[in-house]
Amino acid sequence: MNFSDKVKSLIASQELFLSIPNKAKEETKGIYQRYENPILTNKHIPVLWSYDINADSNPFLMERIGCNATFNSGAIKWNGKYLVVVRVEGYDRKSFFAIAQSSNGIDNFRFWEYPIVMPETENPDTNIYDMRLTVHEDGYIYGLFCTERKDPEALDGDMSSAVADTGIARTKDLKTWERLPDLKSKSQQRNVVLHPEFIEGKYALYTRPQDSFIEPGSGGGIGWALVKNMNEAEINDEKIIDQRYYHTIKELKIGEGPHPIKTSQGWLHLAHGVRHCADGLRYVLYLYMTSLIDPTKIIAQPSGYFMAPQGDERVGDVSNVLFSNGWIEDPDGKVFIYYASSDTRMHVATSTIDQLLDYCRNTPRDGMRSACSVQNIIELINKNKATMNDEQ
Ligand code: M1P
Repeated sequence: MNFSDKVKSLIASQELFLSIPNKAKEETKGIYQRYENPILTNKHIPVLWSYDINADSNPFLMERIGCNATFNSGAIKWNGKYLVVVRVEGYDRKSFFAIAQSSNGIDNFRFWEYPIVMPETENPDTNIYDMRLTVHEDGYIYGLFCTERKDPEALDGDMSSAVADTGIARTKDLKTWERLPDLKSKSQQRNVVLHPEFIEGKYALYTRPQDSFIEPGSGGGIGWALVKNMNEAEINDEKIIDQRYYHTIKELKIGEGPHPIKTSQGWLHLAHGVRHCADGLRYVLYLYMTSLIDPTKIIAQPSGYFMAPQGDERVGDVSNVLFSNGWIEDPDGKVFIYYASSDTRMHVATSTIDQLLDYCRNTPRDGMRSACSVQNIIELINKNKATMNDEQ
């Protein structure tokens, strides 16, 4: 095959791969629908981002710039298309943002021509990742993300200690981004999310204070803070609205996912919970609801996880992790939950607002003891026996 045919074949075989339809998986839980294929992997990265297709400068048609993973994506419906703002991680371990779009939200995702050029502040980011998108009622689309830099207080030879802050950018077209100053906070802040409405005339943030980069220390719950404006956002008063608890799926740390969806019954939240196990950390997804009148008040808190890694999802660069920072609600109540598995690839699961509210309202709360879990099952068995008797 000559060089030009090799290039054509590379592009054609990727095109074939990108066009594979995604089929619904068989599910019995009745809560959501998973799909067979990941929606985005490193194989979805455009050929033009990785290969120099000039025969003189790349006679062996070698990959020049590799992408390792595509994960933790923000999501938004834009001009009738389902868009995800993907965390793309290169072979060089640096993450950046790139938008991929699909017409149906479940397959045929294609990256836009260029990755996002995110302006830096006067203190350049070493690594940026995990954007949460919010269409705010002030008219802007905000992207809040983690900006990571080496800990200036790291001892000589310590090449891992880092500081996680929250970067803030806004846009009106998803192409040109205006970078605002990073969020000021006394703690490290990753997983910060902007609420879509003004509260008491202020911007409201879901926060996640931590004493250090990995370990939460005295923090690690989902907090709530109001800030006067996003140009100089600073957390002064922070109230923890969702706690960590001993021996639960959220014992070590938790983090808000995408911004909550407003429903007639309350704000519907998707978050991740982390616990220790012999194998390291296990990340699962959970749901909760807060009041429309007081968004800091939890009104529904189903026990345990909503989704956990299963099958191939369990293995990747950081195994045993499900993470979500993007979902899209369609006008008919269908919800597209975009989630990443094991810091490697992106998936979608679909559900409806009605199903998710039913799940939140009718899954028993965590009684915090084995005896309470047994009691919940006994109550269900007895209810089912009564139903069966009534039907006879
Ligand atoms: O590796 C799992 C996740 O770890 C971090 O999440 P958290 O701050 O809640 O521990 C983030 O780095 C996230 O990107 C990653 O998926």
